[in-house]
Amino acid sequence: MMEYDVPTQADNAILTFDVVNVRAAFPILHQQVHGKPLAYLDSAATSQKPTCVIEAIDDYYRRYNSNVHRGVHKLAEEATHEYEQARVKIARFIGSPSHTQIVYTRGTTESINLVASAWGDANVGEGDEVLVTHMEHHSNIVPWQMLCKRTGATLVVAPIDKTGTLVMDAFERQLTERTKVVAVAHVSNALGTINPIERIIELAHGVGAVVVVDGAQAVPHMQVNVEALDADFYAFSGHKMCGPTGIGVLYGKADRLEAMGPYQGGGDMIKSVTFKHTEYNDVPYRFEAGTPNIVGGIGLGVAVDYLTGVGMDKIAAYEHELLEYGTAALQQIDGLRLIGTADRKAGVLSFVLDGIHPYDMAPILDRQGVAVRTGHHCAQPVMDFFGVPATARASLAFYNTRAEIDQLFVALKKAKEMLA
Ligand code: 7TS
Repeated sequence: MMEYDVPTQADNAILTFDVVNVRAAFPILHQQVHGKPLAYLDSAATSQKPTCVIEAIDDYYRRYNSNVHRGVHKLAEEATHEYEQARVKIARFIGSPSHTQIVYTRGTTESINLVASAWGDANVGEGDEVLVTHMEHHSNIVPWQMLCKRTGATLVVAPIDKTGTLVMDAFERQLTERTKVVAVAHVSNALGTINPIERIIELAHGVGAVVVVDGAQAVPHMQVNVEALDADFYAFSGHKMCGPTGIGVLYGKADRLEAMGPYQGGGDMIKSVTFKHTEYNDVPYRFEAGTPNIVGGIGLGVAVDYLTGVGMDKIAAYEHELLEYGTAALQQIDGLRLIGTADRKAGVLSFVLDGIHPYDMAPILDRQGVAVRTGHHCAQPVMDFFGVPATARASLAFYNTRAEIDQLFVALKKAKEMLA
């Protein structure tokens, strides 16, 4: 293993974390790509899935595939039970006081759109402001822009500095009695910045604003407690936390959800329907029109059990040390510029190399078995701020190793030789 200037006393989590055992649970990691061992460093895009999740999906389709909340037969009862039990597990995992505050969605994107529509349309009007930050993913910008367009409200953007840190003084000044919503990422996908979300929520509540937290990159990497944070709404995706694609969550405070009208109309979200009048269902079903992603919910419940078993605090500590190791490694490459150097960061290493376009770099890394993402990471305002068209991004998970970071390091040297 290569050695970089990593403080040895910081290696405790790496030494005590049984990554070999963890990796054994992920069949996809044990393969070669272009004749090289796969180094999957793209978990911010989507995480890999452990065998228990894969088997739960298989088991559902083989043994008890059935629709939920309607059939009174054995299979339907088991499907409903497992799907609803998963909701209970997810509630516990994020510290939600009740499972009724867990709305199943397709993912973070749909969760945010749900709030922007169902809550936003009823509560935001002309002269109001929606405050986002400069580091948001497009899915925490565009739904608010669309809401502003519908209602005549104004989108206000809180600035970041050169390290990719939110400028808190400016944010505080931008908060006024006009601010109806503050929509902010807990962790930035393009920069890795961990925002001071508790303080942000406290300040926003000080002016009576509702806070919508995009937790897509936080829930997979740290222990999150939505009640302790006092978030009004908190959105995240199953596929980034070892669960299946097409399932996600919107957590909401009970009174906020109760006061909200439906998002989409259809089956399951009603109590009774006549051509004159429809009585809507209770929370959370009011927001879950149509046959849901049943196996997705069940799979996410299993993923949550798995993550709990590994331990979110252990995951956070291990990933932090991997990040420090990776940062030290990349800083030793001449002409490499890290994009996103905030003091508090999650496992994201975004970078550009002098004179080399990320799109030219990616295929060379791929030939070395290294999977990273290149592009704007659905955060074009971040790219504009740093004056780059795109970055390469290595994003870490608890199943990654220092050897994989070494592999990235060697592949980058090779890319430099070939392209510079
Ligand atoms: N918010 C953040 C912070 C994200 O990182 C993503 C996805 C989303 C929202 C949207 O999540 P979805 O599951 O609804 O698509 N981020 C990324 C990424 O960084 N690379 O690919 C997808």
